[in-house]
Formats: sequence, structure tokens, C-alpha cells
Amino acid sequence: MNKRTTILILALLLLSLVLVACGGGDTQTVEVTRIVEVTRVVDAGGDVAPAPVLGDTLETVRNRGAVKCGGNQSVPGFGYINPDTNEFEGFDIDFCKAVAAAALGDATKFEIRPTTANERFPVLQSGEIDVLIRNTTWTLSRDTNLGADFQPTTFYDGQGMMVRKETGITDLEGLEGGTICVQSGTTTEKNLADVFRARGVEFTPVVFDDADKTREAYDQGQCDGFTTDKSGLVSQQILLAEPDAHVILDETMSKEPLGPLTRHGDNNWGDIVMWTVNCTIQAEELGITSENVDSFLGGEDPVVQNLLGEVGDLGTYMGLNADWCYQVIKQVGNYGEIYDRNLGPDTPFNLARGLNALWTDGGLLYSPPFR
Ligand SMILES: N[C@@H](CCC(=O)N[C@@H](CS)C(=O)NCC(=O)O)C(=O)O
Repeated sequence: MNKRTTILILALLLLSLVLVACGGGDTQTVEVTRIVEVTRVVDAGGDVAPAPVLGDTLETVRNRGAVKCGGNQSVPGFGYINPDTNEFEGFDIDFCKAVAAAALGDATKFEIRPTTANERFPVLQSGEIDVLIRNTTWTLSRDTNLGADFQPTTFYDGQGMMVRKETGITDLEGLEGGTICVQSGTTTEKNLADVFRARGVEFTPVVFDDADKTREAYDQGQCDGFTTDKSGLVSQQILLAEPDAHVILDETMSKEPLGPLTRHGDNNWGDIVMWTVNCTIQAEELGITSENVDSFLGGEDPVVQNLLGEVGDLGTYMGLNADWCYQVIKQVGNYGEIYDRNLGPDTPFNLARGLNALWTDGGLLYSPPFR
């Protein structure tokens, strides 16, 4: 083993970040004071190897005893409050539970801070939440200018358009001269303008700042079309007065890779969220589920042993228990279980996996190795 020296640099940074609300063009300034800890391990040969940096979010989460996720409350299937149980449920909520299972060993130790599209980035940046898991599209400006780090995409989506069936409209050109309900602070708002301009289709946007108002306005006939991510349309459709009276056009107007975000400056916490998502994907690839995970313990396969923390120090590198990924699988499930529970054939959505299938099944989901 090489002799190693650890250099600890503590820097107090006062950052004044201009947070640009993603679509609406409004700007908000938030003062952020953060202590950044940089730890480097220098080996005897002089090469600098990055060592795990234990940022303060994990510490904060442990002290609080819960992970705080920014989320949705009115998007069935993804993030909503079940009226029967009064509990948050959905695909995004399950990924928040998975982070709690990884970080605290207990998937029930989470809190959801519901956010509008406009306030989601400021609440992440100010430290009010630990992670934002709310159908948020990964874009360059959000990843850089808003001080966020996007973690692996959990849902590959694209923007769609809903119209009333009775109109007989089958494509975007059919909306010429019409009105379109859209939510502010979203990529949706910008894409709508760009795509319609590019096609030379005139329209009038009717803009609201939350999902309920946008859907209700469309339902009451204030708009000819309703646009958001296709997953959002499928979700909102079940809340319309007559869901079957509406159709989502085949056209997809954009790329919307949706996934969790952490703050710039806490790489360790970012790694925890990243590898939590990867853990669910890798488990599905290996056929490990919440039901059968225990039968994989004590096996000989090093790939499984690493994933479940039976050998190696993978958890330690992130400041987690060795069984962090086992807890995610056992308590929340693998990616396919999370998908099916919230969006699969036994739900009102019955969404095909499509791009969200594993790479081995022709989709885009691919976890790097647990080595
Ligand atoms: N993926 C897009 C759109 C995300 C978005 O905010 N969609 C709306 C429409 S379904 C939503 O989730 N609204 C929830 C709410 O306002 O409660 C983005 O990141 O800007």
C-alpha cells in the first residue's frame, strides 16, 4: 500500500446565486452560505486521487432523522396525496423513500415538501430540502446556472398535447389559432413556444402556476389544448370530468429526461442519490426483488455480493452502512417494482415501459457496475 497523506481544506463560500425560474423568465436571487469541505488523498507517487468527501447533507439528514424531498402533491402516479390514506404516494415518492432507506436504513423516514414548478429550484438551493424528486427535466441551464446536480434519469419522457376527441384534431397544426393551457416555470412553456414557432402555428398560451389550475382551466373549456410531459398528461387525464372524452396526440414535442437533483457542492450526497437510483436498476437487471432479495444473501456471485454489501466497502465510500442497497431493494423494491406499483398494468395508467425499459430489453436504463 502507498503511504497516503490527507489534506483537508475548509473554505467558507458566500455564494450569491441568481436562480432563474426555469421557463417563465422570472429571476430570483438567493443568498447561500455554505461550508465546502475538500478532502484529497495524495499518494506517495504524487498523484492526487479524489477521496470521498462527506458533505453535510448526510449529516443533516442523520441529525434530523429524515430525508426531506421536494415533491409533487397533485400528479397521480408520480407524486400525490392519496385521499384515502392522506399519505404521499407515487413513482417520485418511492425514489424519495429509496434515498431514506439508503441513508437511514428506513424507507419511512422521509418528508415531502410539495413545490410548484417555480419554487422547486430555490427550495433546493436554499437547503430547505435535501433532494428534489419532482418530474424535473434535466437541462444544461438547470444543471449549471441553477447550482443543481442532476442524478440518473428515472423516467425518460417527452412533451405531449391533449385535446378533446370531439374536435377531431390529430396533430399540432390542428391547433392553429387556438388556446393552449400550460404551466409556468416549466420546460413545457418554452418548448411550446419554440415548437409552434418553428412550425408556423399561431396560438395563445393560457398560463397557470400549478397543475390543478392548468387542468381545471382546460377541463372547463378555457383552452383547446393542454400541454405538459406525456407522463403528466396521462396523470392529469384521470382527474378530468370525463377522461375518455380526451386524447393525447401521438406527437412528442421534446426530450424530457426526468430525475432527482441535488445541490452543487455536496458530491457525497449527490453520489448517494445517484447510486440509490442505480441500485434499483441493477437489482432489476439481476432479477433481485423486494420479495426474493433474502434468497440472494450468502450466494457466491461477486456481482450480487457487492450490490448487497456482503463483500467490499462500497457503502463505506459514501458514509453508508454496508447493506444500504439491500435496504433499498427490501423496503422499496427494484426499478421494475417501483414502476409497476405506480404506473404499471394494475394502475389506471398502464404505461408501457418504452424508453424506461432496461438496456437489456431495448430501453435506456443502464447502471454502471457496483465495483
Ligand atoms: N418536466 C417539466 C414539467 C414539470 C412540471 O412541473 N409539470 C407540471 C405539470 S403535470 C407539474 O408537475 N405540476 C405539479 C403542480 O404544480 O402541482 C419541467 O421540469 O419543467
